[in-house]
This record gives sequence, C-alpha cells and structure tokens, in this order.
Amino acid sequence: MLCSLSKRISLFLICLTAILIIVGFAFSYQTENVFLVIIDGARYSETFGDETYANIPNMYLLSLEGCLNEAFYNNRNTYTKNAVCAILTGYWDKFIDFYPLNPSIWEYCRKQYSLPQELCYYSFPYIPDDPDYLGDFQPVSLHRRYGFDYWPMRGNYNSNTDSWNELEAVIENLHPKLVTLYLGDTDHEAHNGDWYKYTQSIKIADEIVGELWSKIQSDPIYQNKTTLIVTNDHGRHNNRPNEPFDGFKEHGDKCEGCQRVMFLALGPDFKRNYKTNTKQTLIDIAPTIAELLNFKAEYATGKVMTELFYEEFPDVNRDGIVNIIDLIIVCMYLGESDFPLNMNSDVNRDGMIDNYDIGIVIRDFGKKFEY
Ligand SMILES: [Ca+2]
Ligand SMILES: [Ca+2]
Ligand SMILES: [Zn+2]
Ligand SMILES: [Zn+2]
Repeated sequence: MLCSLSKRISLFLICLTAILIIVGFAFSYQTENVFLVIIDGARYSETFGDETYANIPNMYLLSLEGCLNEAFYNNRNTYTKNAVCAILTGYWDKFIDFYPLNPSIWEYCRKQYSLPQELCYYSFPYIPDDPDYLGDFQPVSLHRRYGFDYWPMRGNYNSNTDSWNELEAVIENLHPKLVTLYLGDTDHEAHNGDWYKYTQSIKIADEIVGELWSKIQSDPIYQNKTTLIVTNDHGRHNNRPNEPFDGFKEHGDKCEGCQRVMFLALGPDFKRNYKTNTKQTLIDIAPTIAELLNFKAEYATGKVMTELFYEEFPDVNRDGIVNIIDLIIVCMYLGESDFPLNMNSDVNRDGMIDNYDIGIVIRDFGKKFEY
C-alpha cells in the first residue's frame, strides 16, 4: 500500500515537469469552434414550452446532454433585424443605415485571431417577401476598427433545407471555426397563417439541429471541441383565450409569447442535463461565445452566462489554498474515474480526471478560498 503510494508519487514527480510544459500556464476552454443556430420566430409554446416536445424531439434529446435556460428572453425589440443584431453583436438597437453600430462576433473573432474569411461562416437566406425584411440589413458592422475586412463568408440560399445542405458542404470542405446558421422558414410560414406549415418548419429546423450535432460529433476536427447554441430571435404573440391559433401569425410587441425564446447549449465546457431559470437575454449570447473562444467582444454590453459552465473546484482538498498538494492529488488520480469524494480530483465535475483538471489547478495556483 505504502509502496504503491510512493511509487505513484515518484511517477508523479517524473511526469510533473512534462505536464507543466504541456498544459502551460495559459488556460483556455476545450471549445475551439462555435455553431450558433437561430430559428426565426418559433414561439416557446411550440418548442420547449410544450412538455410533449412534439415539434422538437431532437432538441429535447440534445438538452439532456447540455443546458436549457427556461427563462431566456428577447426583452427589447421582438423583430428579426433588431434581435439578430443583438444576438450577433451583444448590443441592442444602434444602427447606421442597415448595419449595427458595433462589431459582430465574426469581426471580433477574425481580427483577434487573424482568421481568413472562410473560417467564419454566416448562412442567411434572402427572403424578399418577408415582412421583417428591411432593405439590405446584415448583422455585421462598418466599425472603423473592425468592419468589412472582417466580415464572414456568406451563404445565400432560399430555404432551411438549402441552407443546411450548403452548410454541410462548407463544414466538410472548410471546417469553419465560428458559424451562424439562420433558419427563417418558421417565421415565414407563420406570417402566412399556415399552422401546419409553421409547426412543420419547426420540425425541419429540429431535424437540422439534430443532424448538425451528429455531424459535429462524428467529425474528428470538431468532435468534443465544439459548442452548439440554439435560440430564436423572437417568439410570436400570445393566443387569445378563445382563439387558440390566432396569436402565432404576428409578433413584435412585449407580450410573453413574443419575448420568451428558447436557449439550448451544449459542448465540452457546459454542464450536462442542466436546466436553469437564471433570467438571461439575447445580448448575453455574444459575450458567452467570446468567453468560450477567448476573444474580446469589447463593445458588447451583455454578460457571460457563467451558470452554464462546469463548476470548478481547484482547491481539491479544501484546505483554503490551491497549491502543490492539490496538483499532486489530481495527478495521482489522473486517468481514473474512481476517486475519493472528499478530495474530488475531478475539478470541473465532468466525470473525468484529465489535463483539463490539472490546467484549472495550475490556473488558480496560489489562490485562496474561504468556505
Ligand atoms: Ca488545497
Ligand atoms: Ca474533469
Ligand atoms: Zn416575422
Ligand atoms: Zn406579442
């Protein structure tokens, strides 16, 4: 027993230098790529507000692997232009002509990483007869420090299915790092007043999200390094009590139906099977993506949704300080899943002890805690 313990400690000492070099003191998340899907104008009562999940069987299953916020809102302006810009810039309602005043996530990401255009992708169909269509609006800026030179590569197709087919090819050929897939059919069918087609287009969007996640997780470049976020720009009006299907045709005010939207997120840095009622809004998405990908969304006014992230316990032995003892404990249990719960070496509580846990301890080395 003692012998095996000392053996393990000497093994640890041999490995420690190597580990420190590999992990380094720079800490980052496991996420290297982010996919954001915006399903235009799907009302909460037809998505996660329906406890049978009839229209969204795939997204329901994905929510068990990730996070669901049940109090997520567009609390400001429930029109597509305003909302899509708020999602992609982290900032509300300041425009110059058709462009938001402040940069989009692609602009931040491309400039700060010196990324070529094809690694940031935006699939946004042109829908000329959509009542929300406002000229040539695009959710990208002309900001003097960002702007045109950092815009994403554009897709330009006519239906959700077309957009998805095109994105599949883009994924295979280019493996972009930051992707937004905008699915507009839902809103379009609802404005036409066709309940069947409206709910059908939510089902198609749901299938696309399911296929997208399968594709991500079966691609060696993306697998376990990619975060997926799915949301809506706005919902639709509440139904009136005696007319159960009348509200869905329009949107644009501050009723609960218009303001409440879905928020689903999954990826290597997020909790699994986690539901939260922390009230968050559309402008919190861009800062959260920036946090995951380690770029600065310096003009965004939203906040990082920290509740989604794994909780971290770098002070493994709970003695009030993160030091070499904590590092030794984590290293001793590296690669094991059976460990004493009173010194839980699975620092981020994801069920595995690996370099990621060591990285967190190193990041917080010397930090003091009060319990
Ligand atoms: Ca400690
Ligand atoms: Ca872990
Ligand atoms: Zn609309
Ligand atoms: Zn409304």
